[in-house]
Amino acid sequence: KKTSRTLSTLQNHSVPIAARVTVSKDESRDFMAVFPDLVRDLTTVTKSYNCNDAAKWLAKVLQYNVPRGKKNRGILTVLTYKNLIPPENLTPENIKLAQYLGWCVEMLQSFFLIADDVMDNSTTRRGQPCWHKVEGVGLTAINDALMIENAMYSILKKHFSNLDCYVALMELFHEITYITTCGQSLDQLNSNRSVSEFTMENYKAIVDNKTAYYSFYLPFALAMHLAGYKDAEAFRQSKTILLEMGHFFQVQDDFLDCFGNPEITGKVGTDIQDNKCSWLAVVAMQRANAEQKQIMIDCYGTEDLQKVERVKELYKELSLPSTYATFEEESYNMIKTHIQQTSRGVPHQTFLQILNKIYQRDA
Ligand code: GPP
Ligand code: MG
Ligand code: MG
Ligand code: MG
Repeated sequence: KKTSRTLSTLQNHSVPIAARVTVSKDESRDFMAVFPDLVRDLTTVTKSYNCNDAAKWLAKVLQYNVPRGKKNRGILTVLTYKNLIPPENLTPENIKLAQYLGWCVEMLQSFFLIADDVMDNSTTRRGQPCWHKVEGVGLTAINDALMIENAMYSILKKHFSNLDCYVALMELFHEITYITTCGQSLDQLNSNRSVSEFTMENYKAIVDNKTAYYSFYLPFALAMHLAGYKDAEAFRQSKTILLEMGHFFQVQDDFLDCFGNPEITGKVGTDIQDNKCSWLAVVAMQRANAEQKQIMIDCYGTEDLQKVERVKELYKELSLPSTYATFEEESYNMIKTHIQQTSRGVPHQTFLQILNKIYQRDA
């Protein structure tokens, strides 16, 4: 069958190709080296609209918000691409294209984060004040987020519109943005509910949509399109694994919101104050006795720091840090098994690389 031939070709290549690709400091440095070109491209476009001051402003917005994170999603796009294409196609031009695509993902992410920090009333991000908290920015951050989102499509057009995969790439960015906003909507709606109504089922719908699609499926699927993959089955199988990883990643994010070190995560948590349907709150409500449930009802979702502390104490009384450690290990093993069980063709080495990168993360 056609499908299995496409898949088995992939499988035959996956081990040797993956072996020559490593996540290194060089990878990150090479990726960073493209960023000034991107700012230059966008400055030129903005000036062509006769908006010179906006061009200068946008350059500032980009510098502050786009390149200062871990850049996992952007680098993942490049790594996946390198894993997927035959070695003879691994030209400097093609790598540069994959890097531009990676920066498009980073721009989308920065658009989400600027908006998310406004909605979550957060103060710090990536070790610096959230963009809307910067002097002279405030609610202009909303326009800046929109500018970054749409500047991303301008980059996509400039570098990819001559390729067959252009429409597929653009549709994917649109679809994943839509899914992410639906997830963010669920996140917001749940934060208006009582903690006693939180369920693991709702939690799954929130995190798959608000995080897993854009953080894991998007970079991978973009790389597949750029590498010329057309086989729907390969996309479907990859999606299943990548959404599991994305779910795992958001549980980690929720744990770190409460128990992480802000010096390392670069952000100060707000989930308890914001009444978020977080993994910790859901598990706490599952574990709590009547008295402990009442503490959650009284103390969750308020700015009162004593009450916030009381929730953190309760999480510890319920041994959530050790439950989390077990969950993390079990999820890791389960995802690893699922990777190994996927039928021939899904590039196992690439998935394992991604999984190992996020396992036991503290940032
Ligand atoms: C992570 O939630 C989800 C996002 C950043 C997606 C936002 C989507 C929009 C459409 C704005 P989070 O609030 O837990 O992230 P963090 O902990 O980084 O603030
Ligand atoms: Mg947030
Ligand atoms: Mg949020
Ligand atoms: Mg969070």
